[in-house]
Amino acid sequence: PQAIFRKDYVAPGYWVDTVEMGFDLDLDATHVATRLTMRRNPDSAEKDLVLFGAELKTLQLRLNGVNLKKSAYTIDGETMRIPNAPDEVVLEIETLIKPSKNTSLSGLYASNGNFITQCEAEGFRKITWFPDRPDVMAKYTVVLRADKKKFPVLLGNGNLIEQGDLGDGRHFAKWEDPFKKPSYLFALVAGSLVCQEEQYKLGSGREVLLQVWVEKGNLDKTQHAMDSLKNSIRWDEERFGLELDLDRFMIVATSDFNMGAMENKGLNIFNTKYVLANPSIATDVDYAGIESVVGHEYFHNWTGNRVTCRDWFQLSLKEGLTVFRDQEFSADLVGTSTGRAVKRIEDVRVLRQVQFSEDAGPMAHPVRPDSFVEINNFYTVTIYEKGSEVVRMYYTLLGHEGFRKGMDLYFARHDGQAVECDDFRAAMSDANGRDLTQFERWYSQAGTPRVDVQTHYDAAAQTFEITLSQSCPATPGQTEKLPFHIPVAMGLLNSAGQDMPLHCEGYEAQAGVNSLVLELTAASQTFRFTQVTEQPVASLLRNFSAPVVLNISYSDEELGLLLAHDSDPFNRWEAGQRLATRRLVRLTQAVQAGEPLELDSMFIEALRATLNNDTLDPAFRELVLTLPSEAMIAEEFEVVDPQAIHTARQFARAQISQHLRADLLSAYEQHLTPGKFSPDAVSMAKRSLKNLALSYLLEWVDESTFELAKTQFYDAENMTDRLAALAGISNFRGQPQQQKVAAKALQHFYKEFKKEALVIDKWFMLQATAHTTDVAKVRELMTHKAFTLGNPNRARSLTFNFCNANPAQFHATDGSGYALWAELVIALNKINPQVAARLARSLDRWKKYPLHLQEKMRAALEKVAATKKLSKDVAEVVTKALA
Ligand code: DPP
Ligand code: ZN
Repeated sequence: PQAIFRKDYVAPGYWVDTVEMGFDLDLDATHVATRLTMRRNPDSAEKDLVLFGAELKTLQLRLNGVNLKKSAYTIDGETMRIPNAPDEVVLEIETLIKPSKNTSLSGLYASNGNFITQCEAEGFRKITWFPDRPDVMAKYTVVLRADKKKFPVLLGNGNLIEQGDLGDGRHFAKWEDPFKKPSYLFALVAGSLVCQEEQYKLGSGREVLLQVWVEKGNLDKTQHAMDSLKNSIRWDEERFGLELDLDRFMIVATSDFNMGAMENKGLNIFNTKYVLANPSIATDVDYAGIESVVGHEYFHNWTGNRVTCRDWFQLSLKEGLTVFRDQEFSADLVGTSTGRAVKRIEDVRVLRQVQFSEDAGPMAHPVRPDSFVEINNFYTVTIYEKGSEVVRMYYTLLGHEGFRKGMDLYFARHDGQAVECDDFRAAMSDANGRDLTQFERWYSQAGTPRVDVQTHYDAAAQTFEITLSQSCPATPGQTEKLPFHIPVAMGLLNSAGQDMPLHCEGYEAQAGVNSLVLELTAASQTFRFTQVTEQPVASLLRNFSAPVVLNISYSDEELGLLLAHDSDPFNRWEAGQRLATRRLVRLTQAVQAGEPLELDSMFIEALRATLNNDTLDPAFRELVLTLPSEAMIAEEFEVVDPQAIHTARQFARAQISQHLRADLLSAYEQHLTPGKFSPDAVSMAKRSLKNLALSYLLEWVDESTFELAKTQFYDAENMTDRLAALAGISNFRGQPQQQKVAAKALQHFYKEFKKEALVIDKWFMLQATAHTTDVAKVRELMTHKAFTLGNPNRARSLTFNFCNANPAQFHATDGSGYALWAELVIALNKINPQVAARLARSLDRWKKYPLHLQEKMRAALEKVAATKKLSKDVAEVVTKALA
């Protein structure tokens, strides 16, 4: 497949001023009439009028009122070129499309008999011919016509300006979007839907209409999304001075959706997973996910829609920034400082586990990529999560006020424009008078930087030196890396664990401030501290101030001190993870060598102290007590042995269970949340610690703890507790009697929720990730009547979770997991290339495994690569993996 390069960017030959569209909606054959007014862009090197189209039946093409002859244009793949067009053009296009046949869920498609669209990145070209690129921004007016009974609701972008009857059983609605937008933000929805709605008063006093649209039967699950929307609106006003610019804002939930949600102007379309919630179907994690995704899409209205991307290489301009905004929104909503830290730890965990892994594999790419084959493959954790870390580093370097000044300048300069990542950096730099030239490397260089730390204390001179040396591993197409501009937030602890005053040469000391942001810009730099009255312990990279790997050799005692006392809660947690990782690596090696396994009392006592420390937020304690995942442990090894890692981690869990049994039981009892369910931070924190305690108790189980889980499963009235208990019992490898109980509970759960698709997804997910689920069991579950590869959520629930989150079983030594993977990718490729390409990424890191597994993985990759009619999406992923 052919790659597209950032350096080849050429401005569009024509601008589009207005777009008028008429849709005659029919599931099997929708007729689309489009009228574009266009004018030549005198500043472009492109002289032709260029349009893109895909899978269209073109009925009519008229330029300035004259039918376009076949000889007047050329079509090559998706590109139509009209040479010699005049400077001013009115183009009329009629196309015919087949929504019911569209299984790719890109463009206009059918979901449970309703019409849904998804146009980002390049879905609009499946609706009509258009210069479908984000830098072409136009004003849209859209008329929707459809059967009144089957499609009583007709929604579009912007404002509803007219609606009525057409006679003949059909009706229409006319929508006008007052703002210029790129085609990827176009949306329409038509069907049988119901909504929760509310008039909401903005900070300025202006009233707006908020609506959450769902299929019938789901109106009891929309309140949390509505609350989250209102919170988002208020937060963006307060934190960034950004107001909703429309008179109405709509959210629509659909069960067939490739992504999480989509920020179409005024008409956000969401995966049901990020809208529907009530206590009986949604877990605390779901509630938090809804809040952050509703926030994310709403915040795009400014960061993405009002200011958009010049081209898709700039995707992180809107995504990195909007993830940063949604992370801050969730953190601000929690309110407390440990609540903030808990959110930060959760976000960093995802970054390290998924993004660091991507950065170390064949798909590694810079935050602003230089090339791609299929843009849909670049909606990645690098663009989103690493992109957010890059934005966060501006925040760390410039401070709260400085960052806000940069944001204000960004909007003052670029409102209504399609711009580049460099424009954002320039706004941050100019608003603060800061030279951020070197900072550009965070956008251009892929790979996770390493920072090695050496320290030296001179007791006589009372000086402490910290030498930081950075490097970055080679990534595909980038062998040499230049030094990054790395903010390293830090402090020094004395032997009592207190922060010491900081006197660092070259940095101004501030009274009462015991944390400092060092700026590492050279390959190696030494920072010298004076008046250091005793040997300190350095707490570096506080709050994870940069997306790097920090190599520092702490003793267990130093880590114990940091875990018990660091004023930075992130580094407190980090110290606990370092203690755990060290042990899990040793245990894995012991498993491999057939040596006896042992877990030392220092570590167990540190966990006990944390568990029993009532001054700490239960959510924070839960994070400290959670061992690094098998995927994180795998990153510590050159060659990964998934089964040994699993055995080692399970051994550690059982040891913790055995030694902390009384403490875990008491934590369980102390954190019950009786009474009415509430998804507030305090209750959620209690449930998370209680359920962690339960999961540990089940690792060293007896009658009474098993009974505890069983009772919780049958008696709890909220999904958080029920799912946690079910996961505990179904993961259980005990007596046949208990296994019978587990099977019965699973069956009971299925029966109770068989009409709730999102809960059945959980049911599949839970089994996909159970330690006992092997390849044969997955194949059996695939034959279940509720399973289908045709629905992305369902496909992900079973197959993605097995391939990505059950490593010890997926990497079965006979290669059966890989064979299953290949079959699934090939089957999905025919249905939905975007979803197939996501699953294809499960073998990205195949070169990290022992040779006998590598051979089997390569064979599976080659089998997929050799498949006929392979989509660009999948081809790009497997080609890069095999390169
Ligand atoms: N819908 C995706 C998101 O909001 C892509 N823009 O991130
Ligand atoms: Zn986004």
